[in-house]
Amino acid sequence: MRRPHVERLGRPIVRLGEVGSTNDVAGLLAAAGVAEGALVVADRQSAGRGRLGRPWVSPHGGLWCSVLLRPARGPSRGLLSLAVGVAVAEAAEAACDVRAGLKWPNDVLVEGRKVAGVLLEAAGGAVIVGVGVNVIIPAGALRADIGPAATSLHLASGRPVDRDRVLAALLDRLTAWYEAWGAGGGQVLEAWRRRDVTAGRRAVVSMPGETLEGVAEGIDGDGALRLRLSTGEVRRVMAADVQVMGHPARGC
Ligand code: BT5
Repeated sequence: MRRPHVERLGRPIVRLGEVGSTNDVAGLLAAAGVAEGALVVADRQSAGRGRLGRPWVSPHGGLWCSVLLRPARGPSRGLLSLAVGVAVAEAAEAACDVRAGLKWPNDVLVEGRKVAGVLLEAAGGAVIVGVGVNVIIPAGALRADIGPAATSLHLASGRPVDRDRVLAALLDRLTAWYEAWGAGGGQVLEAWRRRDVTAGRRAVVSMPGETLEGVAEGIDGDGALRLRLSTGEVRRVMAADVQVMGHPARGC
């Protein structure tokens, strides 16, 4: 999978205590002309965000980081986001004894609960890849601040997990999957489909001004979700929130 033209991501590193959002700091670095690969990592975020401006709870005990990419060319940004999801899932498994699944578009799940999220944003002429992983956040804090749909690597594996080990694995897998994305994205689609916990399940898909219900049929070649409606029509969904009915298969 490795091709020689992409340097290992993660240099230089900006390590911070508390910050609003690591994506904002990485965006400032991008605007200042900092090269591809720069990494911003913080102990806590006071204004961490998810997609559509939703809050991302980021207390001590998580890996909150952003990597600056300057992709010259490649398949769609949607596929790049899926590639990051695969990288995060692999990093979680490399760092501790869990099985990680992916829920479209970019939730990383362990035992049906969200352990990590991915947020790609354009800033300063670059793509900022934000990754949040719940590493060792205590169960009480997870439940109180985020709710029962979240878990942490510590909770899911039953063992202490080292944040820097997760970070090292993430940078390794991110470098590899960024290269795979640049090489055409076919491997990204395959890897993502192998981890798909949404396919074959009933799902409610919410988009601005429209909510659809149907059966998720996996992703197409552009990384769009295929949703079969009760009429038999298949809709391609590019950007939306997906709620899967029932519980995903055990193990992921
Ligand atoms: C995401 O958004 O899942 C993307 C999260 C990206 C966070 C990283 S941290 C480093 C970088 N800096 C940032 O400011 N952001 C990135 P979305 O799919 O919209 O999911 C958001 C939803 O996940 C929220 O509405 C909550 O329901 C839930 N949530 C919030 N915090 C969570 C957490 N720590 N763990 C699990 N779920 C959480």
